[in-house]
Amino acid sequence: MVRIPEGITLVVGLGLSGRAICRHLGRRGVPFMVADTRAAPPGLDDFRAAHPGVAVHLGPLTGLDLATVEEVVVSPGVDPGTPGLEALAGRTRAATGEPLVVGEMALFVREARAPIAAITGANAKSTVTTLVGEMAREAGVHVAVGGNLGTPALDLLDAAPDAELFVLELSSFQLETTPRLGAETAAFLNLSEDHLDRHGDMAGYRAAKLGIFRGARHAVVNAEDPMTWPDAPVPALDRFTTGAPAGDDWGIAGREGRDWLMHGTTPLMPAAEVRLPGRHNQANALAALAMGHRLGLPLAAMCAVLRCFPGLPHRGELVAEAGGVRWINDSKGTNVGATLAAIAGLGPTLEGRLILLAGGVGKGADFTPLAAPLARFGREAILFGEDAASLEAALVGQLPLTRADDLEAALQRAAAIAAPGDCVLLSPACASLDQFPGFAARGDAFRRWVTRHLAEEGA
Ligand code: UMA
Ligand code: ADP
Repeated sequence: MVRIPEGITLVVGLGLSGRAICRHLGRRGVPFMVADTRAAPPGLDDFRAAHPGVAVHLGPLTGLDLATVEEVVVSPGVDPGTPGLEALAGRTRAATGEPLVVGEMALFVREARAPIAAITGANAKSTVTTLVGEMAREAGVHVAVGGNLGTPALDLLDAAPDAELFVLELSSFQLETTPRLGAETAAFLNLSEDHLDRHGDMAGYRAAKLGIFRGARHAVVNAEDPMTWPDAPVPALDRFTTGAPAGDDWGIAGREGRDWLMHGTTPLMPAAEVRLPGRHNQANALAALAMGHRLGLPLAAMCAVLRCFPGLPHRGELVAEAGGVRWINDSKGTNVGATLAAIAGLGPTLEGRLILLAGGVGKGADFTPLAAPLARFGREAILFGEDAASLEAALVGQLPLTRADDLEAALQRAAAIAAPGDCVLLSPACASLDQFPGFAARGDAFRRWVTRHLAEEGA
């Protein structure tokens, strides 16, 4: 048993956030040590080189005696209920009264001097975060954008010390360990099954996400999804809907034969001018507008961004169109809700049919909601990865199914059966971690294969 000496902070996890937490503590002269539950976490040698004097514990946390630890700062991928940490649940730190076990955002909130715009939801977080960030930039605000999106929030404090606004994408994992965010505006976009392996059930997943409203001055919620509504009063609240807006809601209504994005009875811009495709992206645009409005951003700047923002890679990204076949990379479709949105958005636009490439780590999700839309629009579903069998069980009888060893084999099969008018869609409804380092690597592999294949075909 390794005893953590009194006054030492323990950082758990040696990933992106863990390393950012260490840099943050190091710069502030806070004494700390690091633990990672993995025997050989990636990047360990680089970490040791960057922090030569810092002790590192590898393996189960039950090997640590945490009786006198100052504070434990966990990475988002580490469950606070992990053996070794679970005994600290409910304990508080005498110095601050905060829980003894916190995450990166607790440290961020202690030092952030600019307002925070925070975004969570099962899907569309990165898109809305990027839209709000771009809207602020277009309006001339010195804005720093990060969080679950990629740049750890703590790195923003040092990279942009003069930021006038922080726009942060926050996952349920990050919110679960944030005692009080105190956002100027906080959006909870939608809720559908994800991360049930970590949160146990939908109630647990929702409860973690509701943490975004702790201390918030303004909430943005989905009028069509009551699961996103706060469970405690927030001083001000805006709602968005893809239907006609009630009262002061943000919504969509027909005017002179065209659909308009609306704020209450005020028309903002024609919905068709939002460059991102599909109704679900119009909902995303409305959420971003509601947040930007609260932040005082001019409407003209916000609409200008909506007219030109082309979307992020790996989210419904058109990689190629050749021989009448569209190849779309939606690798960020890591849960059923995202894949449903992709099928519903694409299906009706096809002259042919959809070939879906799906599979990976299902995180305990129920795949049966995919059955009906695939029966309607699908030519075949090609399944791979750890949870291919669960997908197969949910889809059997609805459309032809094939099993493939990996993404490459799935792509070969797709190329063999695709007919003009079809769309080959990678929207796996699963995480990628069984076969890839992350969703971006999976999307990159898709893009590389398609580009090479089409070049070989001379397409
Ligand atoms: N791990 C261990 N033991 C440890 C530490 C980590 O097994 O002691 C494992 C985790 O279970 C996970 C992997 O290592 O499989 C990475 O976990 P991490 O917490 O070290 O991850 P980071 O590299 O710090 O990246 C995290 C977010 N990752 C997770 O929440 C799993 C990144 O979001 C985020 O971009 C980054 O911080 C910066 O804020 C990724 C993600 O998949 C994109 N997020 C989930 C999602 O979007 O659905 C929540
Ligand atoms: P997140 O950061 O929450 O994962 P992204 O913006 O990266 O969100 O998009 C993730 C996935 O969700 C993509 O597959 C995208 O096509 C899909 N998506 C985007 N907007 C919505 C929405 N409003 N509802 C459901 N799925 C959506």
